[in-house]
Amino acid sequence: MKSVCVIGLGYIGLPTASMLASNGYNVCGVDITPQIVDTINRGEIHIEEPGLKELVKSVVDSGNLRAYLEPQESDVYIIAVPTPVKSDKKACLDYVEAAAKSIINILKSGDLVILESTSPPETTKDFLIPILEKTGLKIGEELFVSYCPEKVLPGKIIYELVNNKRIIGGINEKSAQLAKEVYSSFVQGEMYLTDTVTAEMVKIMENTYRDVNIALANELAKISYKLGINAWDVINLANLHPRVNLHNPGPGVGGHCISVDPWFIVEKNPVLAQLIGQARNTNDSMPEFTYDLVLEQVKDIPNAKITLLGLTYKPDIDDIRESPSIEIAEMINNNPDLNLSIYDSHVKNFSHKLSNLEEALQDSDCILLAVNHSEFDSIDPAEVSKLVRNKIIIDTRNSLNRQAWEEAGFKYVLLGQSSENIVLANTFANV
Ligand code: SAJ
Repeated sequence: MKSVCVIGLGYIGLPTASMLASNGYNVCGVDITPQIVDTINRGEIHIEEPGLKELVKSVVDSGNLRAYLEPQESDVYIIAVPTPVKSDKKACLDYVEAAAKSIINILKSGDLVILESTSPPETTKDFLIPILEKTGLKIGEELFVSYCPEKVLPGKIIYELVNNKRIIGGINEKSAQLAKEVYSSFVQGEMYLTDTVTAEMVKIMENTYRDVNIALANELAKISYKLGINAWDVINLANLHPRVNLHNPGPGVGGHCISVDPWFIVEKNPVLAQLIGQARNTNDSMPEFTYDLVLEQVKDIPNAKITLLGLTYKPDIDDIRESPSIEIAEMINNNPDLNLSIYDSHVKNFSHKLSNLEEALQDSDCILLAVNHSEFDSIDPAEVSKLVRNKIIIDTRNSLNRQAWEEAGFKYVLLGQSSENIVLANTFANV
């Protein structure tokens, strides 16, 4: 049986390791966090993802997956570590570097190294390969190297790992073929072979495409607010056109992918990537726009209590990385005239106290729905109206039943639709 070592047991590494382990590979999973290693070796998981718990339990029980703190000698190495963006908006490749260095002494002739982490174009050839060359093995002849980006959507990872089409970028043809062989153990989607730089760029452009489109929707939301129209109506009507697919505005773009990856293009081409950089800035301005909406609604209420519903970066997951909700929570919290309560049943720990729903709504002056978790669909506005002090609800996702909230006496405010008097001091200060 061939062996695979997966370095980084996060949202991508752990499902990938488990999938390989349930499809005939002997898999060693590696993570630097002892609690993660212990949790997995007990057959349990440290992240929320539908179907993952059962999968991990079965492969740990069968003995095909075992987690370690250090890489173990294997035939294939998959690097799936984070590549965050630094404060100067440049990629941090420290984890990739550490992962590559950690296998130098165990790599042998015939091995394959696959980088899965989203990385700036040319990372594989200009950053990873120079580290791997220290093995003394001839790259492309004795040691094979590929870049194979993941494309899975958090919340649907298990399904998409199997069914998505995959891009396999090899440092040469043989490297790409070997990587394809590994993935074909569980991938049913078509696989396309290319070079590493193209594969790196494809991955980043997918997320950049989405980021730029969301920025367009967010710009529309602000303009609609100024014009006194409803951006969501504009979107629905424009999308009747057969070649138009406007995205949704919202309180900002979160997660470790879409809000990060476009910067990797800007980093490489700051002069050429004008639109991409501007889209990032537009999306990054949305938490403040949302905060402005709150300020406008409570300007006449002294010591207003704001109830923030949802902390994660999108619905029905537990991931709070880069979440715009956190930024909004900080702005509210830093305002001495406002009180903040937060409810999110998916999140266990946060720097601010997390309340239960009733506690969060008690004596509230303004409810801010930042994330459309499906559980919020079943909140009864009539029941909420008995708890709150002032009946104001701001829906940043166009996901609530407006009529039901208005019938319960609430003032319903929709992000992207102007209410009577435009104040929004920060957003429209120079407009
Ligand atoms: N968002 C909007 N408006 C929209 C769509 C999304 O404001 O119309 C916001 C969401 O609220 C969220 C953020 O964008 O804060 C990102 O959410 P998402 O569901 O669009 O994407 P991610 O970050 O969870 O996953 C993306 C996916 N990429 C694409 O759809 C092109 C996924 O397939 C990738 O594998 C993943 O990035 C990744 O790991 O790169």
